[in-house]
Amino acid sequence: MSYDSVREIDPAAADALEGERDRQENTLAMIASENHVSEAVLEAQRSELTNKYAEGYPGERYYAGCEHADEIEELAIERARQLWGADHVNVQPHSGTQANMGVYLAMLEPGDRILSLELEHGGHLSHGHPANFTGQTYEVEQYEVDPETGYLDYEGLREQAEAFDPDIIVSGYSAYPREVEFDRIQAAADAVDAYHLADIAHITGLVAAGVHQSPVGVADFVTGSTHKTIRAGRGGIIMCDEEYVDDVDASVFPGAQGGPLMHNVAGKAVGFAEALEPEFEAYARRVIDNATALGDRLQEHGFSLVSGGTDNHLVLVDLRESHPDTPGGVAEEALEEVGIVLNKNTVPGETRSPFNPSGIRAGTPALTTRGFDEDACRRVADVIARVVDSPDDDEIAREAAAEVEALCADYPLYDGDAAITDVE
Ligand code: DSN
Repeated sequence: MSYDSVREIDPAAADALEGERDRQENTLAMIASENHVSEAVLEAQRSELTNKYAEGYPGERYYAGCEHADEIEELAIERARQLWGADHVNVQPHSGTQANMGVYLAMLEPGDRILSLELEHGGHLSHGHPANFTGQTYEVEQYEVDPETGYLDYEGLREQAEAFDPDIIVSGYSAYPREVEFDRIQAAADAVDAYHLADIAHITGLVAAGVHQSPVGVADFVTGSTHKTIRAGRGGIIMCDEEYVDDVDASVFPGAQGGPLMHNVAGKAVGFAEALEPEFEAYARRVIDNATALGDRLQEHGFSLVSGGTDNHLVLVDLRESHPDTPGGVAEEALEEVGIVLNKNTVPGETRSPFNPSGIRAGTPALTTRGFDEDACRRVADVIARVVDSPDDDEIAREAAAEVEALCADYPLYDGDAAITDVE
């Protein structure tokens, strides 16, 4: 995609946009929540729908001229229903957090009780963190992963629910590398007559492809973001049973949002169409195989993984034993210098600050989109190990940067102008 028109009127913005395109092409995107959408999704997101106000829902808008907005939103809804098997899907939330907000506003009163996973154990800000509106509006108690195994402690969660008596239990996580047994969390919610919100933001694509168990039909509400493993236009979705439709839809609009971002809804529709193709299952499987290969190789290099491995698209590395003098922030910076872009992350039992925590989180959705296989992921693990072992060594950094450059050349993101997103 060229930025010639932008350049004509705004060279500074064109420089930034082209710079970002080059950055994505010439570095390895390993932030577990990121991906590369296809040219088709990009086209849809930059469409003229960005100009259109369409408050309301298909067939019931507050403005005229919404016939094509209706078509796009209906396509997105229908495809989402097919992908996840949901009764009802609201495709308007601007983000995963807005989707969660839609559920909380629909079902909770201020002061009601949320039971959710602690942020440093893999949870999310919008699940009740004190710095987020959820922590400020609701009474929040948090559960933790088992400190020995790094796995969710379902029995402990059930006991905690019985003691706390929450109105809603939140499952679904941002830095949890293991398969989530949504049915066991539902059992804990049933035991205390609480709602269950499963936030599958990270694993929407894995669930849609059937390579991770689905909470749809189990939990009362399922929320997600649409640009992570599912690789569609940027934003969020809410899925729920028919009985909650009116409350959920009203809480998204007019409760939490005004006009939907219809160009993003178009990106969702197109990305969902791609995910309905049979190749998407192969992509999702490869995301997991690649994360497993990455994690196994890191362990061979002496790194410690929270829970000892992964079942999904990410690994969470606890650097405290293997690299006691290298906090996550130092590792993140050294890796970014050589072209590997991942994020520092807290780990269960964190002993440092969230600004320079003890871990790093690495994901394979974006690498897999550009064609990486398990061997390529092992090459990446080798580079990560060399750099994190010696974060201040310029010679190692030069060699690592050359290896990243070679990997980017072996697995190009663009063929001419078009993003490559095929998995054979
Ligand atoms: N920022 C996302 C992540 O990286 O997990 C979650 O919203």
